[in-house]
Amino acid sequence: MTRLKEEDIACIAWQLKEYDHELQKKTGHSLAEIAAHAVGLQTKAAHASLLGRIAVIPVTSGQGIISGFSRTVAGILDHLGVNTFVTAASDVGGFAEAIERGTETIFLADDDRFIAVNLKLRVYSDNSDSTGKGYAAALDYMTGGLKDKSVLVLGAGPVGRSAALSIIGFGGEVHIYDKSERASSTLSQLILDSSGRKIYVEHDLTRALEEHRRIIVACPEAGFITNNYLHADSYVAAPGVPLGIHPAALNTIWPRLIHDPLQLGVATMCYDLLNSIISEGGKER
Ligand code: PYL
Repeated sequence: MTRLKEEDIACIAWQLKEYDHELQKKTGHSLAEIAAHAVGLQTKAAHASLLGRIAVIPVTSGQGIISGFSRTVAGILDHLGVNTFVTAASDVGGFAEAIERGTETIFLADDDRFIAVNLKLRVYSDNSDSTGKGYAAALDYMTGGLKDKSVLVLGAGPVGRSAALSIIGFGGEVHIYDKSERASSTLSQLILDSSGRKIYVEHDLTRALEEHRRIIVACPEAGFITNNYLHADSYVAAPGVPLGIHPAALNTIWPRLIHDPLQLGVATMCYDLLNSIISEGGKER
């Protein structure tokens, strides 16, 4: 997983209204509606405030704190209507502070994993899994529906795997390309074993880019998708950081490109936990 840099996230928290407006223009839906769609929830039934108060805990392990990371995560959750704070202390002290302040849900990330934990239900949501779901849902909305449509997924890592499973859930046909053939075939076998659904392994990136108009870019390669692979009917959902679209091609694809370093993944983590709470609430009857 690429480690974000301070400059990747510096402007997010104060541009969320504009970002949400941009999502509405591109997909016809808000950040909350896309996140709810990603986990199969109707936004009317599920308001993020059901999560109660949320704490974001800075974590100093590994390469340490990314300046602005916790504040940005909190800003995204606030934008969704959740009462959120960043703990004054990091690590264990932050965890104790979260408990002392009665929070039920905690967001925290080290260099390997970013999770959101609901302490009451003892469930958690993983950022890579949620990011894949969120981007598949955004592509489903942006293209008017992926049912019976083929989608090229670039990258067979945790985000690409989650996106592939979601695309299948939306009725789409998945074509996977990874620079490691082994990674592609392993994912193909995993999906066949878990869902009985076949996905198609692409062996030639150039040919795959030429043939596909709906693309999920879930790999951390900068600028390899140039204008000659993008057409008036191309749609790209790109969770990968850095962005795989070549800078010279950005103007062309911009109205049909979804890309952010944190927003969709964090929003989908929030709705993923909400989904657990609502399902649990149903069981309590
Ligand atoms: C969660 C992001 C999405 C893409 N890459 C992931 C990343 O940068 N992970 C590292 C997050 C480190 C956070 C640091 C802090 O500020 O608490 N431990």
